[in-house]
Amino acid sequence: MKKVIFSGIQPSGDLTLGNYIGALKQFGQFQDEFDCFYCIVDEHAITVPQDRLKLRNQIRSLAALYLAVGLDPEKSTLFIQSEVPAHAQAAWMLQCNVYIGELERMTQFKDKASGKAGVSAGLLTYPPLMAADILLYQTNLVPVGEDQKQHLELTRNLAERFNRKHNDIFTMPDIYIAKYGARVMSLQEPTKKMSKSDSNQKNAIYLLDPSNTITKKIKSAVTDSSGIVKYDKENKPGISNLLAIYSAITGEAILELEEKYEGKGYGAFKSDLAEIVVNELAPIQERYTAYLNSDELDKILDAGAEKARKVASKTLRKMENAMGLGRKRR
Ligand code: ATP
Ligand code: LTN
Repeated sequence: MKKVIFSGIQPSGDLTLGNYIGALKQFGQFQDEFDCFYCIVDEHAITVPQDRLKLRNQIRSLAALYLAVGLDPEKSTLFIQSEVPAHAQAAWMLQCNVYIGELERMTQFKDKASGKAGVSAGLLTYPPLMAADILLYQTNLVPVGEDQKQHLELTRNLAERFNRKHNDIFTMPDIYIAKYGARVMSLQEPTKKMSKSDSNQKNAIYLLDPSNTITKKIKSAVTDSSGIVKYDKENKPGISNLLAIYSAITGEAILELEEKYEGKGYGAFKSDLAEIVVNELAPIQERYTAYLNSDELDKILDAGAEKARKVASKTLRKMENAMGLGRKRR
């Protein structure tokens, strides 16, 4: 039997180059070898306030992007989290097996809650919902960016605890982190993560940005005054981030790139990088528009939800039996 891959992206805004390099770009590579489930995690998105109509559009847009980057619905299961109720049901059982202290320690929670007046309980209980996503499918491997490492560790702890306490029903998932570009940084503040919910649009390249905007953003990305194209994350975070993006897209090693641009200065490097990013994204943007305006998209999502419901309900039943909920069912 094929091993299982599960990953999810929140429809919480326009996707960035960080989402693409850290997550989406990897997804297509697994399709032949693994049984892949790729989810639009809309229930995670509502842990912070969302505009109803905007959220609906973002869900559809993310589905079209999944397809545009090359996910093949014949090979991978694409679906929307809220259309498979088992996720929320399993998350509740997992919440009853996690300690508040464990959730309060999550750095994503601390970052997103800091300075906010009304923090929802859902923002705190976000990780057991993510664990439910993963564990329901008996997942072996979870491709994500580095920022999700802590959530994955908690998922593993929860799985182990549940297996020990109730019944041995969950497969232990491993994390898969891309070698380069696992943490793409902001263009203007290169010591913080490029994030789709950042309010400053100049910090991120969006997958649907027009070519001239992409070029402008790369050319005005913050670097340093030395003009030496060299990877040094501590002292030269700006150019190091651009080098990592270049390398993640072309597959060229950073050392090779340093040699290639020796003595050439930042201008030439940035021009080439802009061209590389534009050429990578142009065909994706074209396919995206075609999918977004097609009926096919809904058919694919319907079929995906049906398949996901079938698989997830098996694990859900096992969880209910293990915890003694309802009446015994097979
Ligand atoms: P938000 O800003 O709304 O929290 P996000 O941009 O962090 O969103 P998510 O939906 O949380 O995006 O993440 C989707 C996937 O993209 C995850 O696998 C995550 O690890 C990855 N990812 C997000 N940002 C980056 C980044 N800057 N570099 C590499 N991978 C990233
Ligand atoms: N928490 C993740 C999104 C996410 C996810 C998942 C990733 C929700 N459920 C399951 C992998 C597997 C994030 O914020 N990037």
